[in-house]
Amino acid sequence: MKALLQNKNRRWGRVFGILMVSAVVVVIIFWLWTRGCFLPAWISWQECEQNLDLDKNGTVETLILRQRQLKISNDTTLLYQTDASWFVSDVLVGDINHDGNQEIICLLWKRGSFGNSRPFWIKQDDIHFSQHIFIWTMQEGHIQPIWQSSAIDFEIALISLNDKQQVCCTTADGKKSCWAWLSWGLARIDTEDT
Ligand SMILES: [Ca+2]
Ligand SMILES: [Ca+2]
Repeated sequence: MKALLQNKNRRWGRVFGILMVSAVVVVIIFWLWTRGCFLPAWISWQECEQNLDLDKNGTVETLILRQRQLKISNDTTLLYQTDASWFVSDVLVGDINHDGNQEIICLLWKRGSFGNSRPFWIKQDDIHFSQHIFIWTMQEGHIQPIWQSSAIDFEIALISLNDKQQVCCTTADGKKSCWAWLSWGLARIDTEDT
């Protein structure tokens, strides 16, 4: 009888151990997923450092894209850094709305389309990772968002600015499109499938 009870306890102990290990593995995989470890392999994670006077006040700001995070600082102060749950694959600087001031154009991956600005008619934000283009400008020492796209419905491998300061996107399979600033936000103006 005692041996039977011992066997039963050992069996339950093994089941409990397997459940605990499984739970730990699930937690680790979920954490890695939230850290962007399972994003597509075709993404080309760019890194760069630029020194610019973004707000034209005579002092230089430093823009650094490193380890999938964007930081903007001046000599003494960190002015802006992207949210730790966003993963920035590339950044451009140019005057895309032709107002004489530079914009910061960022290609990034994040979960959900809306963040804190979810419209009331959307019951639940998407939990999956998607690509977005976010645009900021700098005025009087402050970085301010001027446009943030919802999830982009095609996959962008590369972005660049052309001589008209339009944002040119290239997909992983080589399809190209150009996007121009039209009154408020980027609008597709041209396609060139290759
Ligand atoms: Ca400045
Ligand atoms: Ca501008």
